[in-house]
Amino acid sequence: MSGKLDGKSAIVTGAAQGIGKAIAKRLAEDGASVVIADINEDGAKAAAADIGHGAVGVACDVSDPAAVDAMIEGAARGGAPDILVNNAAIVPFIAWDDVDLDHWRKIIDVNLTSVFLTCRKATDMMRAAGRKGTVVNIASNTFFAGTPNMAAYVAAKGGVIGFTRSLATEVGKDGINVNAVSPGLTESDGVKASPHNEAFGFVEMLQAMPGKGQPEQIASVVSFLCSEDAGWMTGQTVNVDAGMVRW
Ligand code: NAD
Ligand code: 4PL
Repeated sequence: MSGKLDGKSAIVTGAAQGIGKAIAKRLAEDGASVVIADINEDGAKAAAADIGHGAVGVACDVSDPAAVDAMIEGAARGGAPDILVNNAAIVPFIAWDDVDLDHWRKIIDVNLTSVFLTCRKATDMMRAAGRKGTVVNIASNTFFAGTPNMAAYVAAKGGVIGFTRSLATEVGKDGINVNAVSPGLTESDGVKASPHNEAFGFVEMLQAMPGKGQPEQIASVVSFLCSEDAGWMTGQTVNVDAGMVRW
């Protein structure tokens, strides 16, 4: 069977569960060799076994520079990755009165600095190998909505969108495109186990179309952005939220 990502190697961070796992599964079904990198090593390996198609699970804390470099070198096996999907993040639900500097630093580290670290290493390797490449960063529509109980998270996602624009400018001449996907509230494993799960009713009221967002509905758009069909797109943020925010 031929897929639109045949022969491509892909890294998906934070793919032990939730949206990341759905992205890893979709890219694998589309023909890519997928490395699932997650701080939860057992979960990464279990997700890889579940997905099949030669997917591999490895341990990586994306906020740890040495771990990121080692993970990307290992995944590239002497070459360079073709596709990098930055999905790993902490999704907090925290009242503004409880947001202190420790929380702020942790969220900026895991949700924003991590994207710099993986992109630094991956784009260096893509260019050294003389290979084109694709980066997709997972943002969030909370950046457009200013959603409550997530101040540091919303700031980090704004940073991801800004960095997506600037990195696209920096590496476009090397044939690397960089885009972001901004999901709305999505029924991931993490969300189901958190107070965000109580927000679906309210969010559905704001959506143009009814229903609870599913990880697969994010994964299909990521797959498109990783493919040649999106080869003329870069620096963009594609909002995928049933029209909750019309951006
Ligand atoms: P989730 O909590 O279900 O899964 C997150 C995964 O990231 C987990 O497997 C976790 O182990 C991993 N992770 C956390 N910290 C890590 C670290 N330091 N290093 C490596 N891996 C780490 O989350 P989700 O809801 O599937 O969210 C996935 C992405 O989608 C995130 O970027 C999130 O911000 C974004 N997003 C989610 C929603 C939503 O409603 N679910 C909406 C918009 C954006
Ligand atoms: C609309 O990114 O986009 C809750 C939790 N509600 O993480 C999100 C909305 C959450 C979102 C998000």
